[in-house]
Amino acid sequence: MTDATLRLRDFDIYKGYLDGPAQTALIGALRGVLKVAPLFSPTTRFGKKMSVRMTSAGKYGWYSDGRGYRYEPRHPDGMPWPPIPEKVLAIWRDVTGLEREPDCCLINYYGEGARMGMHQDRDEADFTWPVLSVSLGDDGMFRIGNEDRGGKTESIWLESGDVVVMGGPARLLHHGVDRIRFGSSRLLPKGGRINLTCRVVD
Ligand SMILES: O=C(O)CCC(=O)C(=O)O
Ligand SMILES: [Mn+2]
Repeated sequence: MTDATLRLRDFDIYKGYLDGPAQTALIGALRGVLKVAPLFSPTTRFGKKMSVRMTSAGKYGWYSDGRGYRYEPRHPDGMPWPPIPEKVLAIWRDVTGLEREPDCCLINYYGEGARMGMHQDRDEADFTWPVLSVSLGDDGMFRIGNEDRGGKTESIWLESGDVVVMGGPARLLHHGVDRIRFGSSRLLPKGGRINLTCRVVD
């Protein structure tokens, strides 16, 4: 296990957890997932198309449409989600130290102009399990708030290779991504930011 490099509002942040070669290898593993489970654009429960495109790996994938936010055992095209790549599970084990493996690895892709509004991750059954996030590609401005909506917030630029653990007192804090610095990284040939979040769902 490694120690967090900084703590922001109880979020543990591991700056530069993955070096360049490890980031490239992880992207290679994710390509296999994207091939069988292509990115799609979910709509919010208010019927608005999200600017972030998504897909998942694992037993469940996170899904959203007019019926609300939930986990589904299948991709919207009908096939089961592919398994979570071993390289992702290795990060989960090393950083969280948990035996229990995540049920879902949500893959978010932020193209130019994409953002994610402030929200809580609360579609899982048990909030004692942490959520682990891995950032790849372009820098993203990550904002952390409070358990209740609104109030003061703090922000940090997440860069390629950074890992964040939202657990314990931070598990239900609001968070979001205000914007990305499109083209700031050369990891993805067409630019953009990928964020992985591993979740225990059941
Ligand atoms: O992109 C990020 O850094 C955060 C993603 C997130 O909060 C989510 O998928 O629930
Ligand atoms: Mn979230």
